[in-house]
Amino acid sequence: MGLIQNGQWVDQWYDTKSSGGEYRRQDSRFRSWLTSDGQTGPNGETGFKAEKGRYHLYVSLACPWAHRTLIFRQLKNLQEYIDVTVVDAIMLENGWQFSNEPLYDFDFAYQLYLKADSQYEGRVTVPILWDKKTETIVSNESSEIIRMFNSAFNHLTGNEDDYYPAELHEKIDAVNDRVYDSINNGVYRAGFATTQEAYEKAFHQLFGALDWVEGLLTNQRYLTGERLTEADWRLFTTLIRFDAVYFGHFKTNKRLLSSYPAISGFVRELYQVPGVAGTVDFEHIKTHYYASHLTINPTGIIPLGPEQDFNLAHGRDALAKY
Ligand SMILES: N[C@@H](CCC(=O)N[C@@H](CS)C(=O)NCC(=O)O)C(=O)O
Repeated sequence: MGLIQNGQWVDQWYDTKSSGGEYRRQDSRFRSWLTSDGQTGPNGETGFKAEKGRYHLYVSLACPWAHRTLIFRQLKNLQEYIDVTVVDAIMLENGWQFSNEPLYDFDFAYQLYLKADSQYEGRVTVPILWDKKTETIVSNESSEIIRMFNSAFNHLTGNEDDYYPAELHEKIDAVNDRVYDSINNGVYRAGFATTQEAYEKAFHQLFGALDWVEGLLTNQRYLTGERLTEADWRLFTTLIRFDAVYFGHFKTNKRLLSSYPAISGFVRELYQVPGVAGTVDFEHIKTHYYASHLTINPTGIIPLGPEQDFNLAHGRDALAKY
């Protein structure tokens, strides 16, 4: 675990001293955009043209942010358009590591960052969307990669499914904001806190937000109403890891998610969407967190439980009638 400083990899755990024990996630630096014809993206950044075989996606199966991009690759039938490399489960002093890096035979993800920008400073994160043609990182921001996948290749794949429909932008953005801060990043803010106060703040915010989600999903099928959107997928990747990892490893243990009826049904329903179960690898997930974060779990022992079955009937069809 570490970061790039002055062109060199430096092994370093997160610095929480300057923020009162609070973990602060660094903003992603590569923010270009894939578009159908290469025009500038909605954030005003350089556009890259959607082409078959041109882009390569690096993910960790453990990482909830990378997981979103893998799910969108499935949902949008991009498997033949974008190849994927999965980093090793365990991430130690050299950061994300490869057993088999196909493009350059690199051993570590930081080498990709330095190849893209020799002046890059900061943490080396997944997902990484790589352009083979110009040999650079298009984006390392999952929330934007899923928006690109949602539409940039439609003309090639014929898949017009839209997880960010115009009429729901405002609703989706509002839900995303709360879910990101309190839940997606909230579990990390609890787990990586280095003061009791910072941990408790994240813990209360997280369980407040889970109660809010449980309320929403009791009365409607999805977070923004009756339509499955990116807001649901963004939440899903955190929820699916919750009982297996965050509850114990990140000490988010007020309640198991399996004790929330509506959330449980929701997670099982999304898990059962065709193509999704294949993106969920609990062995990888548990191995990564428990055996890589040795500051939190110094023995590196990986718990054997819990027993879970996301293939159980989810009971959401009954709700759909209302
Ligand atoms: N904002 C980024 C966050 C990605 C991220 O933080 N990924 C984690 C893994 S779950 C990572 O690579 N961490 C390495 C580090 O922080 O050094 C996104 O959503 O894509």
